[in-house]
Amino acid sequence: MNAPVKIASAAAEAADVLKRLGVPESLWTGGNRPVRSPVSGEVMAHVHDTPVAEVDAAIQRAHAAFLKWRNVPAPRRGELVRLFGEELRAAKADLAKVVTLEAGKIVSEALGEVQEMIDICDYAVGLSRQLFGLTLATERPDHRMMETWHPLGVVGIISAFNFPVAVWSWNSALALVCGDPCVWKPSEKTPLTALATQALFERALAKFGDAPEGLSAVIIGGRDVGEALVDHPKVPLVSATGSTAMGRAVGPRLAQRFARALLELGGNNAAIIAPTADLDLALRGVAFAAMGTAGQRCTTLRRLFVHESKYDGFVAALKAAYASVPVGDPREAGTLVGPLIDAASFEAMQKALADARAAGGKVHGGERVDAGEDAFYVRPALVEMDAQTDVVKRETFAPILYVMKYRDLEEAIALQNDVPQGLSSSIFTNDMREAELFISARGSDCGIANVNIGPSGAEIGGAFGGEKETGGGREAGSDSWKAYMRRATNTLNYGKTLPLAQGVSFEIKPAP
Ligand code: UN1
Repeated sequence: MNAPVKIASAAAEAADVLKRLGVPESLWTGGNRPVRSPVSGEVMAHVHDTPVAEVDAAIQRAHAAFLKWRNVPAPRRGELVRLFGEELRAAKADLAKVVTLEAGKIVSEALGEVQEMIDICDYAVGLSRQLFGLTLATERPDHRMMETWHPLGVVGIISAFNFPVAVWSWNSALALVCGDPCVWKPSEKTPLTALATQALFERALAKFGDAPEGLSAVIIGGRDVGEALVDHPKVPLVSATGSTAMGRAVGPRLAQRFARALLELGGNNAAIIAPTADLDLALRGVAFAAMGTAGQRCTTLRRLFVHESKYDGFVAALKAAYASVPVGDPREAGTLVGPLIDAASFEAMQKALADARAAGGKVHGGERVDAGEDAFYVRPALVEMDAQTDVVKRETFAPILYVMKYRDLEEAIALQNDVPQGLSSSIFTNDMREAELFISARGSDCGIANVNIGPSGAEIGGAFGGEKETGGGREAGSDSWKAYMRRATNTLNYGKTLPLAQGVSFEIKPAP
């Protein structure tokens, strides 16, 4: 173990901030499910699992709300999201505090997460006046063909611990302006952030005035609660963020009943450091992407391919950054790496490091930092590998960066693509040909491909998501809103004859 760090209690702070945020005490005390803070390992609260019958009731209420909400003009629906954004602005520091206490994020990243919620609210407000359809050329005279986008129905949202509130907001802000109520199942590890967010949403609802009841609900629990949401016939879309294993369970169930699935699953993101890279910039990009959020982002940088001509110098600089990065209490100014979420995560990390060693990897860092028995702090690990072995191809949700050498760029791109996941990727280069190749059709196969920035930390304006085992869903910006609406193609005849498409003739004899 590394030198011990001292961690102040998190539980008392949690109670204070939840009260300040107006979360009724009955929701986070006296329940069956303990909520641990990864910061100190203490139990902060006991929340109540939602009985499966109550999941059905929440969905029925949401469906009843849908029947009304779909008639409210979209810009008016946007007004509710605008009001919610105002609540988020006012409570930014407090909600970020709950994120820190429950998910272990450092203060700046927790504030960033709430900022991401504010950003998507602003985006959705604008979008509420831009839900447009196309008018298309028709082959028939005196006809018009167009597309109309309609509200879809109740959206189920399953979110992960690592972005305990932002990912919900990417979905819900869009869903609400699109006319869809939301039922949210947060990670079992982070129910308090969900309850706090719901309390803020309720304030916005009160200011809005005449929204139907049941527009947003939080359901808490394990697999049975998730399944009740996924299997419910009144939920036409489920957006689920989490592991590939979770997606493999959720996807087929949705397919079984022909519901829509928006999946954001595992990533195994890579960066390439090319010979012309600005190495100072690359070092900062790599450090944030690989060590930020203690390696617990879907977009975390997990694989690095360094050109052989730059390998020794760049890896030496990286090692120094890894050796000196401050690990500790995420509430303290100066800390850059907070805790892992729990013991299982720590064990998965140690197992991956053992596998990497067995495969010939040279491990730097990765040791546990003593912060008491129930809190799991680690030094981020840098692992030099000769080849991309099985352990490198697997996503381990912890701060491990596998570093490999490359000679030829096409070969490096092939290696970067040779994993089951396809979320995010980047190249550091000042060679225009290399940059363009990387983002071309024969370049990165990921949903996100960046040049001279790391693979993590995307802003909400773009569509977020990835290919292959990442699940194929797209959330947040661009045209992601279309997933939350149903498209109707309308053909209108304003003529006096009935020409059939494709020149088909079907003349019935008029009655004599
Ligand atoms: C996630 O880890 O689930 O691009 C989402 C990023 C963040 C979102 C990550 N904006 O890193």
